[in-house]
Amino acid sequence: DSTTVLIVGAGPAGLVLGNLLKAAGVDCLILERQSRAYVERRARAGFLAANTVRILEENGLAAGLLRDGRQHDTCLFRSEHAEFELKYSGLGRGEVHTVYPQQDLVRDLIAEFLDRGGELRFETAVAEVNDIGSDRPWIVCRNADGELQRWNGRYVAGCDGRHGVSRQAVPVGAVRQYRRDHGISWLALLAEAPQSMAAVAYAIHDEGFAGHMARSASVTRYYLQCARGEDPQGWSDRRIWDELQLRMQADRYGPLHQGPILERRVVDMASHVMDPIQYGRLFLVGDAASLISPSAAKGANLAVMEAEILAKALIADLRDDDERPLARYSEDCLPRIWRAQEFSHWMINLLHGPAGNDDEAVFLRALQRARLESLRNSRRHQDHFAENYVGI
Ligand code: FAS
Repeated sequence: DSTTVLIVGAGPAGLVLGNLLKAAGVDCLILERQSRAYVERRARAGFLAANTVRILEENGLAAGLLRDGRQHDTCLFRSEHAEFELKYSGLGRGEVHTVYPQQDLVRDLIAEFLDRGGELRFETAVAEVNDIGSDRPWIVCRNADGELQRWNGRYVAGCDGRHGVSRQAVPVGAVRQYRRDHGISWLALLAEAPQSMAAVAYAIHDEGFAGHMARSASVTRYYLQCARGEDPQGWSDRRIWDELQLRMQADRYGPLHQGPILERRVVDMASHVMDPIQYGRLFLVGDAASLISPSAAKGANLAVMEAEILAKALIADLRDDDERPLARYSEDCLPRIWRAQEFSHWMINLLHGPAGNDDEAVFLRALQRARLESLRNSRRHQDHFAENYVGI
């Protein structure tokens, strides 16, 4: 069997790419390891940048988010010393976030792709990606019945996330791998409770960071910095709410709306960038190309940005016989990936101070406070923050 573009993975990257190619009449096939029910339930991101909303709107993919998404333009910082909020609609480029759970966006993108006549095979795991250095790459996948199938294509888009297989097809040494383990872990929580405040809240506390982000009217996402290797099941609902109330200083600023904890998982803060994010006929998109910590809500937004750039480049090549945009794909994406990584790194060092009382930890926590004070007092710093926090 063959098609023009083989897309590995039905996350935001693979689905936006597939929808844009389908709309341009380019033959493509999406292969997704999980079931449809699983991917439509998997809760992850929720803050869509203005550029993401633009791309989805321009391509007829924004009906759900325009109907149910909610504008968000305020973030609030709390430390032992101060509380202040930034209304970023009046800062930087005046852009705001749209809050729309990633699983709802994935559900919309799947429905739209199938409506457009797209071919999407669930429970079909790609096992191999081959001959990406030739002009006839091919993949081997295993379908739900365990049968092996071979698919030929002209291009392969690796949209298979942080644990995918496609990037393993790149010969060792052919690309530079930049990695950083930030040494920070978050207990990522979903609570069946309405949001406790109107803003995204970042609480900086000697016991560790705590975060509060809306996801929907009845579900709120919280983060608690925890030790590396922590077992999420070791955190009872009671212990979670007690720790959140402590770090969010509920005694000073008011109680949190509590409810059952629906999901608890540990997310280690790691960054990973490949350079280039293409090799021969293989193009990497989203988490498969670069992994970023959720501290600045960038991962899903980078995936959509790269999917648009790659779709336009593939269409230029296949329809207009212009290979230049494809050759430039990495060059067009990497500067924006690195800018997002730099901002995310800055956020990690704003929100987390090292534990302990040795000179280094005390010094770094003093830097952290200075960062916070600069953000609180300098309008120019706030403009720079807003531009990077919402922008891509
Ligand atoms: P995805 O991982 O979403 O999709 C990859 C797809 O490929 C998956 O469906 C997978 O099943 C499939 N796949 C993998 N291997 C395959 C194979 N061999 N064959 C076929 N299919 C295969 N980002 C934000 O912007 N903001 C946030 O607030 C945020 N919070 C997060 C919280 C958590 C707990 C986690 C885990 C991530 C969070 N992220 C956040 C990051 C996340 O949203 C990713 O950046 C985003 O899903 C990236 O999209 P994709 O690149 O499409 O990868």
